[in-house]
Amino acid sequence: MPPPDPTARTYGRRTFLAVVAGGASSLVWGGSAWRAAQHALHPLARALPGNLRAIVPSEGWRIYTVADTMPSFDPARWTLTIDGLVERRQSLRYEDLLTLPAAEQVSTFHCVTGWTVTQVHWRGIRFRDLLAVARPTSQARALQFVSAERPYTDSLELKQALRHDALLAYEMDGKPLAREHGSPARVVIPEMYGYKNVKWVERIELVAHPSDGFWEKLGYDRDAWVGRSNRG
Ligand SMILES: Nc1nc2c(c(=O)[nH]1)N[C@H]1C(S)=C(S)[C@@H](COP(=O)(O)O)O[C@H]1N2
Ligand SMILES: [Mo]
Repeated sequence: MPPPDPTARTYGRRTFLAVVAGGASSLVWGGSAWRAAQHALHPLARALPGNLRAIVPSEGWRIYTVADTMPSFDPARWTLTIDGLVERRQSLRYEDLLTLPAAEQVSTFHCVTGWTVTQVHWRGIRFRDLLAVARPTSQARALQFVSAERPYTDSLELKQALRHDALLAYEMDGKPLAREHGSPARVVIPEMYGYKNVKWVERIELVAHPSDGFWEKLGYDRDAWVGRSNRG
């Protein structure tokens, strides 16, 4: 039987709290057995010989949402707002994003519940380049991400966002980000668990102090280092 998944929409808040209250259930299920079960369920994984599995790019993803419907992306109307403690508030259109210096990377994605996707190819904008236009003031210490999917939010300290492998991604595996993965843009910070990787980002507010995001209000750590947080 599959274990209850604290980040799955269908289980809802009450089950999540029960899981947190009941101890480190996600750790019990967070090992390789759980990962193996996930991968075995994936239709492509079943069809491929073992040594090819690692290069199937979207193997193992589980799509998470907190609202009943996913935001839909209209390139003509979409904007990304960068505001708060900045010298120049920005309202960037999708086409503006594509003109900013692009960065690419291949990295592994970890959900705190134990599933992992290896070799994800991302393209997007490093936060250094994104923030260069807005110019954070000297008081700015953190980025508060607001998702178009209410009420999902999360934050990164400025120094975390400026890490070499964090970015605002608009392409995954060579294609524009799919709707279910957060189109048109999501946070990617591979060294932190998936819940910091906010999908459908529509606003980045520069603040002096980060506040708890969606899962942090429910008990997960704000500093979500893979392997070094959430009792892991
Ligand atoms: N807006 C939004 N972003 C989100 C989530 C969510 O429910 N809503 N779930 C988070 C969690 S817990 C994980 S593991 C990843 C999953 O990414 P995926 O849905 O692209 O697989 O998205 C993160 N970002
Ligand atoms: Mo997650």
